[in-house]
Amino acid sequence: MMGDQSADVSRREFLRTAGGATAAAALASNEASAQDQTTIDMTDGLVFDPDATTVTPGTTVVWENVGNVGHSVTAYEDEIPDDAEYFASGGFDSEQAARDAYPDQGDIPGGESYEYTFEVEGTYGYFCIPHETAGMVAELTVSADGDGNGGDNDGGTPAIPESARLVAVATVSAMVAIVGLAYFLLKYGGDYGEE
Ligand SMILES: [Cu+2]
Repeated sequence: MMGDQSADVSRREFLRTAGGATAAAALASNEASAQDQTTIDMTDGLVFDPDATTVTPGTTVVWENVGNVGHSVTAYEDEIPDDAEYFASGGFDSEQAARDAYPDQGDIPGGESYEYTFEVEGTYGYFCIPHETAGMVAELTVSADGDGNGGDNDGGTPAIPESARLVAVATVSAMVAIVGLAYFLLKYGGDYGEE
């Protein structure tokens, strides 16, 4: 059979190329997820999850209200680095202003989020105004050595955004499916020419 050998070669070629692409895609999405954004959930259990996170300077932290109860993200004025700017949902420049205005301003309703980008290294203490007494307080560390995996993270889960992880999984799954389908077609679909 004349055609068989060249068909074999191109099949191998194709599989090798596709395999490489899969690895590259997995690598690329890994890199993207190590990028400068991390998400902290605010839940109806009245907690920040995780309640201790380490990020690198320049990271944008997104606090997402994943429940129905309203929360705030409010920095403790005396628990942030000296040269850091004060931050709070609602955009206040002091803790007292944030406390006074809640809940008219600074509330983050269910399904909404607040984000802030951290540049100054150090440790930041913050809390939720309505649930401070219920223990809804947390800590964020900004460190150039931070790997974004939250060494202090109670849950031990990496701080990779869920969406990035899902994209990575979906990408790899799609590549595997395509390679599998192509292999199947090449192996079993190309035989009509044979007598
Ligand atoms: Cu709260």
